[in-house]
Amino acid sequence: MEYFKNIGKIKFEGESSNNPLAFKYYDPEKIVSGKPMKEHLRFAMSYWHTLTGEGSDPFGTGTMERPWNELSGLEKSKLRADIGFELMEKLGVEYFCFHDLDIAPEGDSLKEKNKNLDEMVAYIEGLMEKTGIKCLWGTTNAFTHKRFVHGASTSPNADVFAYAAAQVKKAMEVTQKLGGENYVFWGGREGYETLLNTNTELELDNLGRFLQMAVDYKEKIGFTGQLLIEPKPKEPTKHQYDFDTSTVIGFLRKYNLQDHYKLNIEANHATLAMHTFEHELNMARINGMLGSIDANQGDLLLGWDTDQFPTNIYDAVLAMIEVLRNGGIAPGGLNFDSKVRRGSFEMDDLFYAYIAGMDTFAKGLLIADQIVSDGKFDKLMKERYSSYESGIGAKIVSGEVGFEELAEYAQELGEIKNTSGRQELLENILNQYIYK
Ligand code: XLS
Ligand code: NI
Ligand code: NI
Repeated sequence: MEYFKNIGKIKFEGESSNNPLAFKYYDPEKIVSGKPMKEHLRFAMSYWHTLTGEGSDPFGTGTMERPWNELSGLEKSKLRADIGFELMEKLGVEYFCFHDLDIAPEGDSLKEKNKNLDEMVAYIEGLMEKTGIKCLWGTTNAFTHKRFVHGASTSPNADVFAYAAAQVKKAMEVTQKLGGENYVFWGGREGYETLLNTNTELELDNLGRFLQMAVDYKEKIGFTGQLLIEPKPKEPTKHQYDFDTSTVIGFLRKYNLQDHYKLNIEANHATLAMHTFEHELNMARINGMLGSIDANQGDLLLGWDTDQFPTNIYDAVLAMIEVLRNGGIAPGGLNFDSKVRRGSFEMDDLFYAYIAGMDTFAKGLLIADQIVSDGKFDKLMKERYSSYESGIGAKIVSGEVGFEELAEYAQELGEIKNTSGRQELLENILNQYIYK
């Protein structure tokens, strides 16, 4: 069955095209710095925002006009899967990401839920085989159901901890079965509202224990995917434990998990933490922990996770510079953890949304590649830090001097001379690359 009868495969038509159903920049096989564009970008569809989101908000019900709206149970899940794979195939999106709950109905018990999952996994395997589409990552939804009201692995209720473990166990098995290249932990409700009722020390220790159990189980079943943690500073709880990249890295080191986990950085979560997207990518990269990306963008005027499709070229360029400097993002990828606006409720809107996001990152990659290969910024950066290459700076870096030697040296200094940071000059240069 073909659902989008009037939309064929989306093709690359180049900058001069006015066809809204064509790529202007995303040319999957084009070689950029030694490999095809699609291998740099590794685009993925988020199953939840694309197929299960209904467009509801705290003031109104769902608006999305979806052909599965009238269906229920496994029938609904199957139609979603069929249409999701058609959408990916036509867009040339080669990966998908999912929560267990996205692909199969919950059922009345854990047993039934797992049975539904098995049936849907077999069904999706068939679609994967037919289309060649792969699984970038899987995860579990341990935040929607009311049992997770006080958290999952950080719940004060040990039964909830156990239930969450059962869910992750199954979701990891399912991800392995689907050949998933990563497994993601986003904190969900792992956080708190008030210290008046919260033992943060026990909750964090439990989160550490939980993530260690995940490592142990991964090794036991021989799952080879990369484990990822996705930071987010707030929403749904006031204080999310996985606040931002640096917090997560500190946490991983405290619980000796740093060799087993990397980070999945989401643009909108970065800005909610009052960081730029590129700051978070950079912090993960310099610590050797940049694993994958949730590509989206927030709204400067709204203080929550609006998860919009990314269209900001500056953000895309600065993000792709980090990806290139990281030597690529594989086995991670660029998952569009993005949703169409509530007012964009027709099925075709999904195409326009993905095309916008893919073109933005394709153009971002092209510009970032020029910037990195020209090396202009590198050269200026090297000059800026050149005082560490000889003299006292070189001695600081090599560990040859301490406070006493430095104090002696400083005493002999006349007035210290600094040089300009030249931020505006650099911004002009960046603009030149972007405007071209
Ligand atoms: C929510 C998160 C979520 C994760 C997967 O804000 O971005 O969608 O990516 O659980
Ligand atoms: Ni996300
Ligand atoms: Ni998010």
